[in-house]
Amino acid sequence: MNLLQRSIATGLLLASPSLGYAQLEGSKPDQPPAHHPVPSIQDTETPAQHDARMAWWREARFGMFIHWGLYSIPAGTWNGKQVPGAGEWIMNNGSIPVADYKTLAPRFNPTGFSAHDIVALAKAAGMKYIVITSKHHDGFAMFDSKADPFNIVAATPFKRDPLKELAEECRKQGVKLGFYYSQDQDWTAPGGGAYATNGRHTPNNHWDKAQDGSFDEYLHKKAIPQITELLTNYGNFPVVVWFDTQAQMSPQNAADIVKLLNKYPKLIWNNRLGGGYKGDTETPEQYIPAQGFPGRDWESCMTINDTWGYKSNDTNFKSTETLLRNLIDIASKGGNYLLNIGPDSHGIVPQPEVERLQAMGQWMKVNGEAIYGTGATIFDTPTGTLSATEKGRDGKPKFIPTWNWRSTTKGNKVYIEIFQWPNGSFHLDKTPRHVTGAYLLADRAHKPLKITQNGESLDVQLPAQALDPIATVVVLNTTR
Ligand code: H79
Repeated sequence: MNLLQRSIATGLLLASPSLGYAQLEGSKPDQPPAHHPVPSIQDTETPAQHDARMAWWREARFGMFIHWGLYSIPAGTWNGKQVPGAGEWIMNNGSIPVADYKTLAPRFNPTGFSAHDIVALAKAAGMKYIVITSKHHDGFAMFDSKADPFNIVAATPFKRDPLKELAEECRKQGVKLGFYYSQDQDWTAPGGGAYATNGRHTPNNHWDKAQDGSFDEYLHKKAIPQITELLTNYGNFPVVVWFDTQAQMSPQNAADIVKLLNKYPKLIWNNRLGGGYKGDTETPEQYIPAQGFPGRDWESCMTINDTWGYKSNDTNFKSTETLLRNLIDIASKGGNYLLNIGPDSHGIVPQPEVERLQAMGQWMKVNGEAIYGTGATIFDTPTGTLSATEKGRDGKPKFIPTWNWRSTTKGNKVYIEIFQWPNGSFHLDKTPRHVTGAYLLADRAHKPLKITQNGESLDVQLPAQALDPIATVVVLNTTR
């Protein structure tokens, strides 16, 4: 380590205003860009420190997202009309005035909420961490906040702090807990950000005069004090802060939040803070990137039906097969799967969601070794083709995945998760490693499967039937 790197690592740089960023950039061009007014942990830590900080998260591979708030009461319907879009967006999509939306709070009494049951459900599914909405874009805090009275303890008959209860249960049951916080959009606080919908294109996208005000004041009087509460009031949690929608975050505003985050050197936070900060994780929303994000940690967050926040009419639940194959697909590209549940206004998790998570857990109990702590596939076998006609979101030819099999890797073990059970044997044209043996993960006896390796090609003889119709895992023992 040279002197400059050491001074960054020890935080000396922060206390040394004379050392400018030009010098920093000049000496190490890939280090903090000049527009970071305050260096973040990612700017100052060594690669080894970064790996240590990310270790549990990389091991986990599977987490639970929880979107829960006042929007679970209207559940997609306002004044008898269904409001299109995600449940948690109802206030914005329905242009609901602030005062009207706020009348939901005294009606919110989710006595069916059980932190124990939700954490137990996450565990049963094989999920290693939970991220819950502490405040979504509607501005309602689902925790005990002294910074702003529009919160679940002060403004509802429920009066309990679900985050506190979840933190206790997570500690007891050995699950990690993170908090989602909408730092920019806030549709009920004066000055809070708002994205445009319904063709609104006023300078601030507001639909109610009550929303007008200073963004800087909102950020410094509500958001930053609340983030401080979240970071200090829940013991060793949160281990993740999940920011969202960064439209107005200037580098300086983001830096004011980074100052808080820097006090918790184990914290992991995503790439949605804004102000030019990259955070720790890429966050593809509702899709699985065809190639993952080489060189970056990443997490696909996805809904189990078509909404994040509970919507009574949304019964378009993905099948257990789709959900499990998504998890495997993501793991095979080196990412995490943050799968959402949306409890209703009583705090109850919809039964179809419970059933799917439990079914995933059954598979994970047998096959989790092929997911936890694994790395991306070692095969260059394409997992899909580029469409000749359709364009993807980036305007390039759309990637059409094929769903025959995926692969993950851990040390000398290579896992093949087979979706389409082949007749007789599993064949690979090119195997980058020497294979010394193979067995089925679901076979407790690990009875050796017959293998034939001819040059680079490999054949593994399989029983006639898949052990699991969704995915049966073949383990290859290899030497490198
Ligand atoms: O919390 C979930 C979403 O509510 C949140 N991120 C996940 C985790 C999210 N907020 N904003 N966005 C995602 C993207 C916003 C997209 C928009 Fe639109 C396009 C806003 C306005 C146009 C789609 C259509 C959503 C509202 C109308």
